[in-house]
Amino acid sequence: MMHPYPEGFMSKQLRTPRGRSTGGRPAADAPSAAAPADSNAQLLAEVKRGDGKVDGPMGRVFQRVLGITEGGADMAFTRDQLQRYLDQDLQLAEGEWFRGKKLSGVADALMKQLDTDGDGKVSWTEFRAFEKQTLATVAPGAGGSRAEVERAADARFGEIDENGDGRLTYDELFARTRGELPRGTDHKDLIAQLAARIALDAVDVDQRNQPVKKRALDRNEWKKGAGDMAD
Ligand SMILES: [Ca+2]
Ligand SMILES: [Ca+2]
Repeated sequence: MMHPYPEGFMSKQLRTPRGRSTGGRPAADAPSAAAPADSNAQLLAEVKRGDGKVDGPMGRVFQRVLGITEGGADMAFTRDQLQRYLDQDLQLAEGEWFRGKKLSGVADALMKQLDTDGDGKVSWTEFRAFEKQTLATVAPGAGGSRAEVERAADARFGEIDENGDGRLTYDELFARTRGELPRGTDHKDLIAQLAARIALDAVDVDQRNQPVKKRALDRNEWKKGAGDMAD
């Protein structure tokens, strides 16, 4: 999923609890109930072993949320900083009804997922768990060497580039993400929109002066972005 976006990403938090009957068993017994927290904790344990350098596509996003241009491994962003990023940098839900409510809901859902230790801020270490999720959607199934990751990203590029013009547009990223969200996911449009916008903002390096939705990613940007996230 890059879709640029990941299974765990947002969908769980934004999904409306349905209170579906599980045949008399408490809902907590449902096999999927504990999975997201476990995988998040695992991801965090893994990234904690890495170095603390803020770099790569998601490092740039981390810095944009903080409003800085370099450094920041010792810094952490707040929910309000995150909402400002969604609003001004990503222009999420632009022109839509109830935009303020959507921005607020997305900021809350993301904080819930990202702030693993619950101190109200998202550190670079916590954000790197999200980077790993993102990479899994940009270069699905890849592990190991940079070359391997770039090969997987290259194949993924071909899947998303629906019209085959060598550029991934907002519409293509949105459509692919939306199509891959699990059946029954609520807020599909908003989740796919967020994923597409973050992907464009993270990976694009030469159209920063343009609104996110107007940018596009070429094959080299995409592969390099994946490789940088894997390093
Ligand atoms: Ca935290
Ligand atoms: Ca295209």
